[in-house]
Amino acid sequence: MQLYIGNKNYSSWSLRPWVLMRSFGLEFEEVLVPFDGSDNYERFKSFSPNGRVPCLIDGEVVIWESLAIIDYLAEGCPELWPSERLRRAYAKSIVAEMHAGFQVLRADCPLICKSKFQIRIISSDLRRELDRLEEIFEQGFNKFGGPYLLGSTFCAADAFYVPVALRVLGYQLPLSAKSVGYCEQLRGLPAVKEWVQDAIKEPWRDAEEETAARKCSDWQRDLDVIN
Ligand SMILES: N[C@@H](CCC(=O)N[C@@H](CS)C(=O)NCC(=O)O)C(=O)O
Repeated sequence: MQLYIGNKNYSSWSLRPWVLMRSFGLEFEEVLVPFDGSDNYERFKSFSPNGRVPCLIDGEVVIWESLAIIDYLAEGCPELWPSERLRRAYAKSIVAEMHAGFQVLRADCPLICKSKFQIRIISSDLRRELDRLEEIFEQGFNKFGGPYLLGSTFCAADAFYVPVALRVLGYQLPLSAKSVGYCEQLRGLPAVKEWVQDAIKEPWRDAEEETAARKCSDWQRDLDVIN
């Protein structure tokens, strides 16, 4: 199986299946195709039908869209989702919500794994999304007991919230201590550390993402090693 991904420093969508596959020991070959600062569509289109990453190729099977990739992987590895119906329903709902929503958080706090920012402007729309995020975390912990969103084990839903956890920590977003603790726990996972460490080593910078990151936040520093 080959997993096509973008730059680890920026590609939040690639991060989700990559971290999940690594964490569950699913073997794959990583094919990193860097963003080149302009329109990547034609280059990405040569391997991915929608011209985007991630894209998983398993023999003759091509799967794009992170959610579809996770569902495909779960056919061979059902443990990616909780086995119990109630938990699985919650997991799939919050994954679908993350896949379709949180647009303001994405736009105002683009993922830049290697940089640390301090958020300066929190619009009412961003506040609403942060409140919703907090609610998702709290309900998960209260219903299923933590320390992960669906209980005692890491699953696809947690993998889907890794990029947002890196944003919470990277931009120092104001969430409760418990939510920040969960984000730190995700950042401490071996697969996430490996991803961030690789991101730190990448030579590429994307001017558009860097500018977007400074719209509502002050840049503080770049990381040399994962902390
Ligand atoms: N909904 C898609 C989103 C994929 C996506 O937008 N990927 C970004 C990279 S994180 C991309 O390929 N962008 C193309 C570009 O920047 O030209 C998914 O869940 O996989």
